[in-house]
Amino acid sequence: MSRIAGSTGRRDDEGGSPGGASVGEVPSLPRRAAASRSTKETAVDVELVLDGGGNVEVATGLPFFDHMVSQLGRHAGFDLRVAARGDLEVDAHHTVEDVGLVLGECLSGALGAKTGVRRFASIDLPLDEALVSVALDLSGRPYLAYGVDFAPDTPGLGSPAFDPQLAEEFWRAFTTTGALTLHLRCISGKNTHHVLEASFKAVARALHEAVRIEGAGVPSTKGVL
Ligand SMILES: [Mn+2]
Repeated sequence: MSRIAGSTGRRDDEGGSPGGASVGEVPSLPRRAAASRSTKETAVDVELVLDGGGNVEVATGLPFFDHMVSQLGRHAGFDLRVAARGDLEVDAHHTVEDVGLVLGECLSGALGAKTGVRRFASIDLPLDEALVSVALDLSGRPYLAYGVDFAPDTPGLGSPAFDPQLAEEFWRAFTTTGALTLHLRCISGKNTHHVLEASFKAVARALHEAVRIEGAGVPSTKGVL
C-alpha cells in the first residue's frame, strides 16, 4: 500500500534501518526520504529533506491544510513536497490523515538510525493572542498528547473546508508512523486560524531542533531508538 525510499535507496528488507544509516554509522547528508501511499480513498506522495532550506511545495486540494503543512516544512527548515488527491467529496478526513501517515513515514525514513541527533526539543510559540506549547522526543515510540480543544461547531477554514478537529487526526497519524512522542497544548488563544498555525509552527521549530545532529552515536542508553 505504501512504499518508502531513504537516502541510501536501501529497502527495509535489505537490512539496516529503513532508508537510513545503520546504528553507529554516520548519516550521509542531506538526510532525505520519499514515500507514497495509494488507497481507494487517497493518493499521497511526499518527498522530505531534513537538511534542507525551507523550500516547500504542498498541494492537497485543501488550501488551509496546504497553508499549515507549508508552515511545518518552512519553519522546520526542511525541503518538503507534498502532493495529495483525496476523496474530498466525502470530507477532508482521509486526505488529512493519510498526508500525516506518509509525512511521518518520511520523517522516520530520513532519520534512519538517528545517529547523533539531538532527539528532544520543546518550545512555547506565540502567534498574536495564541500561545502553543510543544515538547517532542524522537523516541521511536508513537505517542500523542493533544490539548487543543475546539468547540464541535467551530466553522471549518478555507474551501473545501478544513475542520479544525482534523488537526488532531493529522498529528496522531504523523506520530504513529514518525514514531515520536509529541505533546502539544494550547496555553491560550481565541482565533482558530492562529491556534492551528501556532501549533504547526511550534512542532516545526521543535522538529528543527530535535533532528539536528550534535554528536556521535545514538542518544539512548538502549543504544537504539
Ligand atoms: Mn496563516
